[in-house]
Amino acid sequence: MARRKPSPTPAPAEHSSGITRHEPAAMDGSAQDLPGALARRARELGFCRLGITPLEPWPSAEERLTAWLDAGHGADLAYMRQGRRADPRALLPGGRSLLSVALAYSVRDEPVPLRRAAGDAAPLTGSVARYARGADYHRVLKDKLLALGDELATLVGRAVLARACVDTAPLLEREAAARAGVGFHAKSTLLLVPGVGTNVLLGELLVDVALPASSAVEPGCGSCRACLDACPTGAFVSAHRLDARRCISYLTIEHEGAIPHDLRPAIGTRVFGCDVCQDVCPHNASATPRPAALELQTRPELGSVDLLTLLAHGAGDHRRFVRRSALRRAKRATLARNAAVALGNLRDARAVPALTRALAGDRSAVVRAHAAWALGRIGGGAAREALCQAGAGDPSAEVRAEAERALATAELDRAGGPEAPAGPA
Ligand code: B12
Ligand code: SF4
Ligand code: SF4
Repeated sequence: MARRKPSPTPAPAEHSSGITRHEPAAMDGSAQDLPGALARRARELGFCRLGITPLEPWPSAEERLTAWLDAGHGADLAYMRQGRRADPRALLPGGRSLLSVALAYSVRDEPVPLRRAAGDAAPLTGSVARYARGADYHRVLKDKLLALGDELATLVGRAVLARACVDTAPLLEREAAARAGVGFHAKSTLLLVPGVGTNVLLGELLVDVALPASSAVEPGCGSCRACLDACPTGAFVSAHRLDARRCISYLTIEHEGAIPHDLRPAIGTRVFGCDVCQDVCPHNASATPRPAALELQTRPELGSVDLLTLLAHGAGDHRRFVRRSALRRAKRATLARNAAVALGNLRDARAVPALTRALAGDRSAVVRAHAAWALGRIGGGAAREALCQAGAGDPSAEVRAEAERALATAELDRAGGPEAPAGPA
């Protein structure tokens, strides 16, 4: 059993299973409208919705999940096969209800300009998906959920056993949210909260208290299919069905190996996640502007990322860069690989020296291979030289093959391809 940090109110005791025991602050337990009182506390905590559903199995969701996995659409996400994601009962023995909450994150387009000296050309920058531009949402939501557990204990006037989940347990969180009436399953597969949109993160508090269930929300996509058509990599198999293997979010965050060649150009300059299917959604455009949770507002250094710096990150730089943010999910080599892809897509010759250094010296073969690809996309004499020298002599067969392929690309054969400027980038 571990103790949480001291706080003004006694913190709930947390077991290694993630189950917490919440003591009532007062013993009146006289609340008449429990859902109403919980919803008020949820709003105070910054959640834009709270809904309740009984803790019971969801057979129809189980079927859809199995069909998705069997079709290979779950890529190599091994954790998606673990546990019983459509049966929350296993997560809290004796549990009776599931509280589902949505927390909005910042949707203002606020790429923060990187500092540069007057007269310098625009820096080469990449983008991070909006949900990851603030503090790590796992911690933020979990703290708020635990506060909700404290409130429930006080409202019912007895100790409450609870388990807070935010991507941390085998659970279909969107299914939970849809059943709890927080929103509906949109065609983009995202959970859409009416009046708020899809730019929300989800969390759940499973509790050993039987609470009245909330009503479900009617689906509201109608005949729209904007998200399905706008996806840069064609990741939607159909409405409500995503092939994770093609999704930029999967490719840039979860997938650690080589990115399929045909998908690299469509990634553009996205180095962590993707927002396209949300940006085109009319529900997001028409949603009443609401302040994002304070903690999820954009951190200046994550609004716009310098690609040359990201490509060159060592282990220490990486640790500092991802600290206390959802970017922790991606490894150093994954982000450096993504920076190489973004630089290849920008096709700016200023990146050639940095890509040459990555090709010659990065300790990850995946990064070296993608640096070779990027040099091929940029082309020109300096890129060709790097590919011939470092690429052809690389100890990894994968990198040598990538360098050969890059040398053979039409871009390199273009007469008068861009030349890299002399000196460091
Ligand atoms: C694996 C995963 C991914 C994978 C796979 C995504 C996917 N669509 O399944 C990848 C890496 C690609 C990914 C990407 C993103 N993710 Co993600 N991801 C998850 C995770 C861990 C599991 C999702 C899952 O269970 N997939 C399995 C499939 C089968 O589920 P499903 O597509 O939702 O299908 C269900 C319903 O749609 C429904 N259904 C299916 N067919 C039909 C048909 C009809 C007619 C109907 C009505 C319903 C229906 O039944 C299914 C079972 O419930 C959850 C956290 C969690 N534990 O739940 C976060 C989660 C879904 N991700 C989240 C986020 C923020 C994202 C991104 C926006 C991040 C980004 N900006 O880059 C993108 C969005 C891409 C997208 N369009 O989904 C949030 C979503 C919040 C929201 N508003 O929905 C979650 C909930 C995390 C959180 N705690 O907030 N993610
Ligand atoms: S996150 Fe991007 S790549 Fe993934 S489904 Fe949405 S639009 Fe397509
Ligand atoms: S873009 Fe259209 S189809 Fe896609 S989620 Fe939004 S309303 Fe639904």
